[in-house]
Amino acid sequence: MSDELEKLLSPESISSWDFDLFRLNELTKGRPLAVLAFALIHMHGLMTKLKIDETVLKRYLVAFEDMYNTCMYHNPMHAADVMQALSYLVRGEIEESIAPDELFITLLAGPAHDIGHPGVNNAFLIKQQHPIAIKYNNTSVLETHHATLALDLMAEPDKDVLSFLSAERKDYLRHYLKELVLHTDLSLHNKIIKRLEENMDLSDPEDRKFTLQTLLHAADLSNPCKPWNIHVQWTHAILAEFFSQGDLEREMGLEVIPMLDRNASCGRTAQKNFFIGFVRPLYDS
Ligand code: 8BR
Ligand code: ZN
Repeated sequence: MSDELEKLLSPESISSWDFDLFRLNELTKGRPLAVLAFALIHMHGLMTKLKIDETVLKRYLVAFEDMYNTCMYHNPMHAADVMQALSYLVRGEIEESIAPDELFITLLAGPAHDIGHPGVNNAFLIKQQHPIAIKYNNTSVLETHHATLALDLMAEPDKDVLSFLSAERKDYLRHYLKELVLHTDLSLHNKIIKRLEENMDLSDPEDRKFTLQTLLHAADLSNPCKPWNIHVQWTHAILAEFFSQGDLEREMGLEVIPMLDRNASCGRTAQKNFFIGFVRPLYDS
């Protein structure tokens, strides 16, 4: 490992909101997820607090990274970025209020939340009546797909990162992971904002779960709150993925909504609407 990579993966560096995921991507030659996830789990002290098998965890994280497609935005970099932002957001009062295994499964929801993303959105899959849209009844199609893939991977005996738990606790935490990932569906955003008007009691399991779901959602939408030079790179990536879906729709003779149409969309306006409509209300709350 180079000195620069070692420094970038130090606890001080990975616990910073300004962490440079793009540099990590370069230094790891396009494989940032497993190394960062491993470093974050260590930083939270979970390897010592829980009886996690290090070899199994490494195998699991590498398999996770492999299951991300080479999409322009929904790739291992985005998964690593969301996990790192989530790790930042849970620190302090929240981390102290949750059990170590609950924190472990919450952090694993970062890499899990977009696994196997095909680079097109729910609306496209539903319009096509794609097999996964049919399978998941046209409801939170991608999010259910991601959660299912993550849980299936975790169920493989050589990647069973929860093997140190009782069967009952394991079931509970697997269900927890699913509920966290399902809440990354952007269509639930307004419901989340509404519920944030209520007071949260971190000693109440339901409020605690909702808080963690909200933090994962916030980590997913965190890049507009990052330093400008970092945010701009994410913007280019998401717009490129949107436009490639638009191109595909045009080729298929489908109607292309302006946001996905490279000839009609203004990236700046789309991003401004995204900040005002989604990111700012969430971070203000
Ligand atoms: P997922 O990453 O779980 O798909 O959720 C984030 C969604 O927010 C994206 O798919 C996209 O629809 C929307 N989004 C937009 Br619009 N601009 C974004 C941006 N700059 N960063 C992240 N998400 C963005
Ligand atoms: Zn995401």
